[in-house]
Amino acid sequence: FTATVPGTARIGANRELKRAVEAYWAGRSDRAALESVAAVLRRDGWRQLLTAGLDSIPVNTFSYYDQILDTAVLLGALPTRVASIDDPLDAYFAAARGADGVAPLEMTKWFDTNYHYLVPEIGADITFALDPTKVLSELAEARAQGVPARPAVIGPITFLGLSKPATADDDAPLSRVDELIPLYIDLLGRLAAAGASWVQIDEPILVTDADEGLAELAERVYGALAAATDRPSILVQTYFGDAGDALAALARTDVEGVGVDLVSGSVETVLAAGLGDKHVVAGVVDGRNVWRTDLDAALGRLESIRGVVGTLAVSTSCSTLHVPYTLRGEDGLDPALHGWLAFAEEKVGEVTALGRAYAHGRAYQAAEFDAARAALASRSDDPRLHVDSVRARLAALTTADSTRTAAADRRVIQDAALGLPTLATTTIGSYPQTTDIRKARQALRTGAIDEAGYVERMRAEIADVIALQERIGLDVLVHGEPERNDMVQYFAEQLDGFFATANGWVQSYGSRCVRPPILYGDVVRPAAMTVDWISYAQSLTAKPVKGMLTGPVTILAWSFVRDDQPLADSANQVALAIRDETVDLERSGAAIIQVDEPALRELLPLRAADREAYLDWAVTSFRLSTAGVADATQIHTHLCYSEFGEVIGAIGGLDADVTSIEAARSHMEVLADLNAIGFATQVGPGVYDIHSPRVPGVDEITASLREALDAVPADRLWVNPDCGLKTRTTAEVTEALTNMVQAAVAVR
Ligand code: THG
Ligand code: ZN
Repeated sequence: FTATVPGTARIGANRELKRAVEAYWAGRSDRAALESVAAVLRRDGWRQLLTAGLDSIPVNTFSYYDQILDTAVLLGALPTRVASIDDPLDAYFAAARGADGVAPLEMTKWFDTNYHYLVPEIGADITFALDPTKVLSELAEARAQGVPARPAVIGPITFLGLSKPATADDDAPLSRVDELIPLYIDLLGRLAAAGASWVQIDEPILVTDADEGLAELAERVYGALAAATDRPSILVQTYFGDAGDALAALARTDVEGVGVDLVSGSVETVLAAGLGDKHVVAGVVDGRNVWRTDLDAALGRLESIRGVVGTLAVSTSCSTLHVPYTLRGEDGLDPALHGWLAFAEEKVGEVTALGRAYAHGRAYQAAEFDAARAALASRSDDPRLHVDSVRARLAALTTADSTRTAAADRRVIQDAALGLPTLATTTIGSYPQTTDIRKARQALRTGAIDEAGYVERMRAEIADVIALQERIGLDVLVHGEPERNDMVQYFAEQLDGFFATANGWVQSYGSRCVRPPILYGDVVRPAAMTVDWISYAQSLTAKPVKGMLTGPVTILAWSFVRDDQPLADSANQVALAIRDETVDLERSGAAIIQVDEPALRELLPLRAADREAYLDWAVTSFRLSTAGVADATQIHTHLCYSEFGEVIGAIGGLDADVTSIEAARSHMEVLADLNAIGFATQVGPGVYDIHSPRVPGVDEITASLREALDAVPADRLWVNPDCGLKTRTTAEVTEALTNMVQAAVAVR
């Protein structure tokens, strides 16, 4: 085959699958309705790829929730508490979301993307067993529709490498890889029997340093799979980076094809790997960013490996799961910007154009190449990409701009100014996003209410949330963020240099989606973004109200970013905008300002060698965003969603006065880690888990606090939940926070 993609989104161009699964979960529709929506989405998706000109189409890339969970089902690797549920779909959704008395699997980030997968738990009780129902049925369905189908599955190394031991006594899952080999061989035989001529096996873990010896392991595992006699041709698909040594290792096996990411990986690796007899699927169109491809450069990359590799197919660098469906309908976008972009549908067009140009010459696709060239020129000439005042300010920065007075000295000044009790209680920022709030936002969008009406509704929400916090007796209050749709989108909508899409939804996990803004130009803050809301909240109470901002790293991590300058430069531009906001907040009377960086860990490079440089600029940009305020102003930050181990040093480097951190689920391990790096500022380890609707009792929170006190002295400890409260109900929040305050008072 000559043109393909490693995978596609499945939520639906208008989030049809989201609505269908949520209706099914709520009991508003039945299984037949759900299955029929899914079948239509698969059919339309395949049809679109085929019409666009791809000649091999991945199937089994559909998922009701997550592809790793699908793989756990494929391999019989669901934990017993889930596997004991009779009905397969009930068991599947129980693993994803929990059920009566059944805890769901944990969720974590898929490599360095904003997609989350479910983490399989591999315990001694699991005996792997093949259940190929899903892949065989999607293959049959596609073939019946005349689709040149290439079944795709997650490979054994990636599957186990991303799993976790069920208990501390269990071995590292990857040590059980040999148990999976016969299952994959069995699967290969069945796929061949079902008519597949190629199978794609995804091994993105090969672009990481997750384990020692991954390349050798790949050679052994794929040597064994390739030795199976009864099988389709095997394509081992890598993405999200350079496959490094693993590529040469795969080249030494008898697999027929390898897929490489030539956007974030290098051509040199491909040239050196010895792929002379392989079919190479060359990902030269960026599958995870939104820019229109420089077709000349992409074709150049393809030409540079012609003759060195066996045969070649053009592809995107990874599944298009990570970009919106289509530019069609984005009529609100600035017309120039529209021309600079390519979403999934347009990227598939680029893949086919490149495939034809590679086969028949550039002239054969002259119109496409001309248009791409013109778009590129229009983009680089656009004045919004180089705003002199922004550039001058960046050029003049010195380390003084990211340095505050010593933390211990700030502490003395802040304690005197704030007069807070020991074990001060607070929350992370957001309060429940009620139906009323969503309705008001909807009404503003449709014009049913005007801006003034909207502000009035939001102010009423803020007043309620302030009153609630006063009743509960919290020490440091928040305004609750009713006016924010999303903690990144909200700021991007107010900053020049960002564009918002109308329908650019991307799956974040399960049925949940985000609409990442597009950072295209230099960042300018035309006006204060949060001051009116915070001042209003502060006017309602004598207690301090925290100003709430999102940090530069998180704003970048959850946006599509410029590819024409280093990420560090973009981060500093965003940092300056946030810095200006902190200064405005301080001027308006805010004594405490929180700058959240939940995504600090997410952008950590997959290769260890690149990490120090990343952490360096990430920390600097955070400090730049927070070092503009007076010593008396207390800077908080909040971190969540991750294993902090690898970034723990950086957390110290942020130099925040107070750090609230997700810890309820990791049992305060994070405090020990912080102690180990000599972390000496104040810290608020989450004392209960907000991700569950269960309300923690006073005793439970007290125990959690006492545990924290074993690691951190009382005069450095804050008391807070482990994350924002927007996904909870007001009833749950009221009860949980009442218990939390009671626990703090008791421990005091
Ligand atoms: N914002 C962004 N990215 C994120 C998070 C975020 N990535 C990590 C984490 N938080 C992901 N969590 C969620 C939680 C909820 C939703 C999405 C991601 C969610 N989305 C709504 C939905 O799909 O129904 C849509 C929201 C909307 O209408 O704007 O609930 O906080 N950027
Ligand atoms: Zn959080």
